[in-house]
Amino acid sequence: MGLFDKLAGWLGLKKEVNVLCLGLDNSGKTTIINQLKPANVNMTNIFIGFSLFYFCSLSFTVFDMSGQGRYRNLWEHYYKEGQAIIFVIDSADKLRMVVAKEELDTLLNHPDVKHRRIPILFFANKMDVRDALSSVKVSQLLCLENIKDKPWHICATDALKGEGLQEGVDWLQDQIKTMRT
Ligand SMILES: Nc1nc2c(ncn2[C@@H]2O[C@H](COP(=O)(O)OP(=O)(O)O)[C@@H](O)[C@H]2O)c(=O)[nH]1
Ligand SMILES: [Mg+2]
Repeated sequence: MGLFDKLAGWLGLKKEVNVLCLGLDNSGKTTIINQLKPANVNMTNIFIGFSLFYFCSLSFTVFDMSGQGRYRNLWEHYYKEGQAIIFVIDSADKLRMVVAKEELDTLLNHPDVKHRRIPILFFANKMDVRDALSSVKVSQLLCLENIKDKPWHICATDALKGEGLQEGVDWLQDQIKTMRT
C-alpha cells in the first residue's frame, strides 16, 4: 500500500491532476500503472495502446508511442491537459533507445508541451535485466541534461518487483505540490 498512500496524498487537491504516462510499447507502462493504482480501480482500455483510469482527483492517461502513429494525433490531443508526464524507457532495449529519444524530442518540441514547465519523471525501467543500461547511461543517451526549462528526474526501476517507483512518485508528488502553491 506504500505507493497508494503516496498517491492518496495527492487527493486533497481540489482540481483534477492529469498525469500522462508515455513511452514506447513494451517499455513497462502498463506494469507500472498497475503497481501505482489501487487494486480496486479498473483501467479503461479504450483501444490498443491507450488506456486511462480515474481515481478521485487523479487521472492517468497511458499510451504507447509506437510506429507511424495512427493514433498519434489522438494521443497528442491529450498533451494540452497533461500536468505531469511519466516517461518510461526500457533500459534493456538498446536497439530502440534511439527511437525512444526521437519520441522524447518530438514530445518536448510539441507546441502544447514546449513552453510549459511541466514536470517529467523518467523511469529507466527493467533494471533487473542483465545488461540493462544504468539510469545514468539512459539519461546520457536521451540527452536529458538538455532539458533546461522543465523539472525532470530519472529513477531506475524494476516494475515487476515495484522497485524504484516510490522514489519517483515522491518526486512527482513534490513537483505537483509546488506547482499548486
Ligand atoms: N524484466 C522486466 N520485465 C518487465 C519490467 N516491466 C515490465 N516488464 C515486462 O515487459 C513487458 C511489457 O510490459 P508492459 O507493461 O505491457 O509494457 P507497455 O507496452 O509499455 O504497457 C511485459 O512482459 C512485462 O512483464 C521490468 O521492470 N523488468
Ligand atoms: Mg501497455
